[in-house]
Amino acid sequence: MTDGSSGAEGLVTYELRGDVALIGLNRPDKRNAISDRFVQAIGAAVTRATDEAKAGVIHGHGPHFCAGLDLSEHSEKPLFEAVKGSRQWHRIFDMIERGLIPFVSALSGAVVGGGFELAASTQLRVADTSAFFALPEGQRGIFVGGGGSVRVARLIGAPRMGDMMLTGRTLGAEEMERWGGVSYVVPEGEALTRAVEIAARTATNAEFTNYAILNALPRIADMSSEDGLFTESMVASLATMTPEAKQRLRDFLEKRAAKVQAPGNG
Ligand code: 1HE
Repeated sequence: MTDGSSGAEGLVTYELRGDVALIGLNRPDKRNAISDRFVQAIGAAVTRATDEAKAGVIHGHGPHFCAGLDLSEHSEKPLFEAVKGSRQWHRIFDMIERGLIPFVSALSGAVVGGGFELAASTQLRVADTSAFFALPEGQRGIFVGGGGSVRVARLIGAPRMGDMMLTGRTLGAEEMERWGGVSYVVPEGEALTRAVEIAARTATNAEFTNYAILNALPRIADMSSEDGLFTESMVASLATMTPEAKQRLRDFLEKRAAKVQAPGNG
């Protein structure tokens, strides 16, 4: 099902392809720069995807994924409005990072500022070779406000994030993969197709396990080792008790389930 204008003023496209919801940033004339209405439209699409799909893909229409915060809107904001705006990004990106279904981002062209923050809230990032990454907040006189100081710092490390913000340097897809900010690099033009394939694969997992991956892993990463190990035991035991796990374990033992494949075979 395709719905070309589910977001405010068609800012976001929405398509359900099997179990995967495709959410398209649709403001290519402004390089998909994110205004307040735009981030709300992303939130509405994420909510819909969570209701209807087992996995989601976030991609950009046009050659660029996203040029970050809409700077024209930001320059006029009073202090408290800016705080509320940032907190709105946090709420919506948190629905992506720690929601009910996994999200994969398909990255090409600019993945800049808030665009990188959005990508960092997805569980997996598929970048084609046209993708480039930058955090030009230093040059703009602002700061990351879409969760980047937590999520981008976790992915690539705070020192590297500080380097990007201080120097304004731009990294290509392969360099960003080496830094840990990208999960897969694919040839130019193939990011969306590959992201949908990967999302469809995650959609075949047990739903509770996906939920635990999204919600337990980042929390455990914030805990002490002792608390993390205890929490892991609780989550692991809960997962094993779900009817889905019991069925899947029986399927394996009775030779009905697929085996793990060596690299290159699956
Ligand atoms: C924008 C924005 C934007 C483009 N806000 N309008 N982000 C940045 O600092 C990135 C700023 N953008 C760029 O550096 C370039 O636009 C790109 C490298 C992304 C693309 O370049 P190009 O040559 O393809 O496009 P363009 O001609 O620069 O832009 C086309 C139009 O989009 C133009 O408007 P027009 O009316 O002249 O056609 C641009 O002004 C407009 N545009 N990017 C508003 N970002 C939650 S805190 C997050 C903090 C941040 O995100 S900081 C990073 C902000």
